[in-house]
Amino acid sequence: MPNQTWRPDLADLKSVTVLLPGNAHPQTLKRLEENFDLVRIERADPALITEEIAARVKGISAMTRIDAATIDALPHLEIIANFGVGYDAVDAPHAGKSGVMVTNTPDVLTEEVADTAIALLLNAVRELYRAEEWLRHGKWAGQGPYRLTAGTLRGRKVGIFGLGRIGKAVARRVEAFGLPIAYHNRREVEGVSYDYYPSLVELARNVDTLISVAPGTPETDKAVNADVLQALGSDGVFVNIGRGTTVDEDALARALADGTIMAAGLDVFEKEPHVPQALIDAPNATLLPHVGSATVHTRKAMADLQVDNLVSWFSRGEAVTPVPETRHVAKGARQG
Ligand code: NAP
Ligand code: 8YV
Repeated sequence: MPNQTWRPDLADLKSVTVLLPGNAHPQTLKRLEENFDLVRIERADPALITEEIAARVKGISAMTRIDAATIDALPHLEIIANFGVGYDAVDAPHAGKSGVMVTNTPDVLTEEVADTAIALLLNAVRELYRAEEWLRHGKWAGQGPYRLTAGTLRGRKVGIFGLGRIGKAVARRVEAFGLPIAYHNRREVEGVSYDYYPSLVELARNVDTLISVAPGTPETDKAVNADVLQALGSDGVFVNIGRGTTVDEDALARALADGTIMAAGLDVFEKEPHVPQALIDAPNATLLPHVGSATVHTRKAMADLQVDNLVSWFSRGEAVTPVPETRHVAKGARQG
């Protein structure tokens, strides 16, 4: 984090041009307009980048896909500041190779997203979304109490796919429920007492509740597949708060329909905002429209961190929260 004497908005950066393709959080927009020379285009499309824009732009404020072609179309680009901790929409490996810094918004959203994961877990296991519908449709008064649920948290063992910042915050909450925890990452995490499984299917075999908090990467693509769901078993509950791309959604819909697993709670989908009809039709799935971090408080903190990265880079030559693929990038690496 920046040192205490550094004040993000004190530097005069009005000569620095930042490109905003598409939309931004209102706090991002306000601070970009106040601090920088801001250029807006409808979307991140090299066809919309004129020679004049290409000659000026040094930074991008991103809440959209930024691909290699867009990076290549901006010869003076130094930094892409992403809104969100997950930066799967930005071609960070290409940026790293091209000497372009990429930043994300870790930590400030961790507790909010972990809260949402727990809400999804309880909703899925205890059918709270269906019990509420029962009340709203007048069935409580008309037909009596909602049925007792087959699902319960009692006696469950929880597996976490992706025990990073958010995964650990989810685990802390699950500990408070008194449930044992296991996890799968590429590497064992130091300082935690949870059981580690070096493969996801092995983790699934040893738990009945799987919470995915893994990032969307080529390695995690469709990692939660038919084998993993089969291993989770007929009492199995699957929660996804990470990225939709980590799941084979056809296999998940089949597993929910044929009883391979009991229930699912999903905040993220492969082709957002489009959700497969088979998941919408599944009575044993509770679905949210990617609201993990979606509070006024947390989204403002994300917006501030996004812009702090741009201000810090252009005033002090350092990013606040660089992503691992571009941590090596130094100011001046790309002169255009
Ligand atoms: P993080 O601290 O980087 O944690 C990611 C974890 O995933 C790490 O423990 C990492 O461990 C593990 N991992 C990465 N690649 C893996 C692989 N191929 N196989 C197994 N494990 C792997 O990130 P975070 O801050 O917790 O955020 C996690 C993700 O949550 C984000 O990337 C984003 O996609 C998602 N997210 C969703 C929402 C929402 O609104 N639903 C909000 C925020 C974040 P190893 O490196 O040891 O494998
Ligand atoms: C945001 C997220 O909703 O941080 C992430 O990775 O998925 C969410 O917090 C998203 O990034 C906003 O575009």
